[in-house]
Amino acid sequence: MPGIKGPSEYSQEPPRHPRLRINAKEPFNAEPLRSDLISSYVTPVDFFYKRNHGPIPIVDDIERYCVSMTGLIDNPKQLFMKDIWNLPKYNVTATLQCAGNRRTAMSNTKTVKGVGWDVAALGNAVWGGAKLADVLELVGIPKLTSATPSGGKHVEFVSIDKCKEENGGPYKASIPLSQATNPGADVLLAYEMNGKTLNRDHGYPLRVVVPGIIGARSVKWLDSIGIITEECQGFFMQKDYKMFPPSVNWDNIDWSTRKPQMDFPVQSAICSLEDVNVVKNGKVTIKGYAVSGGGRGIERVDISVDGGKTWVEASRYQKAGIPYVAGDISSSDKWAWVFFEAHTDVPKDAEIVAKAVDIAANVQPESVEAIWNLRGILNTSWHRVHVRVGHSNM
Ligand SMILES: Nc1nc2c(c(=O)[nH]1)N[C@H]1C(S)=C(S)[C@@H](COP(=O)(O)O)O[C@H]1N2
Ligand SMILES: [Mo]
Repeated sequence: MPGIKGPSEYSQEPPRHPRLRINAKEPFNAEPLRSDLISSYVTPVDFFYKRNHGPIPIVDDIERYCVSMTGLIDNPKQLFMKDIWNLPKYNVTATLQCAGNRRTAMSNTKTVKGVGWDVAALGNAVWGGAKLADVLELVGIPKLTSATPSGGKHVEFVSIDKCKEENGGPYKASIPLSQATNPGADVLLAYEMNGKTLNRDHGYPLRVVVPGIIGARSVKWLDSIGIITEECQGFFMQKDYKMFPPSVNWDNIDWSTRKPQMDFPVQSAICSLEDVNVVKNGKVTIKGYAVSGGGRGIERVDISVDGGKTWVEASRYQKAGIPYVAGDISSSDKWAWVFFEAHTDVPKDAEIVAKAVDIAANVQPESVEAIWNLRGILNTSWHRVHVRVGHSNM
């Protein structure tokens, strides 16, 4: 289609902030520095991690751009941007996290396959757009439907981009119809990020945002939405983004034995310090983020300065001046991370640890070895950093 392109090479990539840490160039995968990540509760678009599996599409004829509604529906339809803009607009603050966040640290214990990430393959944005539940009503699927009379149980999102894992085909993923048609699940077709038109890197002109689950299901550059019986059979649902036990290796893997990963477990990381630091006088500020999947709030963040023998509780906050209460929708953004902060004295060389607990009392696992998996996803083990106390005559 003229004016709408999914290029197969990288000559027309958008400009990016020079301070991003580039983990892979083509496709472009980058994350902000730890200190940039925690400089703001709402992540500036420039510092929002960029996770791609192919070249960035170009849509320069917005009038012509449309999303095809296909599959098990009575009246297949083309939705133009004006149809989407005409629906009620919602702003949802949600943290998107790549399942590969903290993969480098998992790979350090035993090699895993995949792009390496430090602790910043996530970001928190205010996504503006239409609710998918409202869009599906336009094609005759009522709210809170888990199966259509014709047997539709999943909603598949297909992109414009071209990925080598799909043999040059588009990125795709699906979510259950029950989630897609539940207005309370806040699944959006977003055209804005932080109050501005979505940019190319993040899915212009239209992307899916599924709060509370791994980022891989929030398909960018939407081309079509299909109502289907089984979950999407694409590479990124069936041959990737599944969590295997530590016993599975590349010789004995059977992809069909596991379900595609959806929900996200509880996670946290210290961002005010690098892995190894020299500090003066033994005073440190320990600051970072904590987030859990499924809209489960953060109940607590524990900090240790002795490698996990003793703990203190960090303070938690989302918005300045409003005390954060996990699970309370009037004082907290349900789908968003919280920042935590603690100030301590570190008398000598120390291992500082953070672990978060969500409102379901799920706790991060202590060791990365216990959750090691060959694709290196969901490294949510206790985050550890090391400080050495430097002396004034150094
Ligand atoms: N079309 C398309 N959508 C996609 C991807 C992609 O490569 N192509 N990557 C997915 C993955 S793995 C993640 S973590 C998020 C990243 O979104 P972001 O780049 O806006 O941070 O987009 C998801 N949606
Ligand atoms: Mo991802």
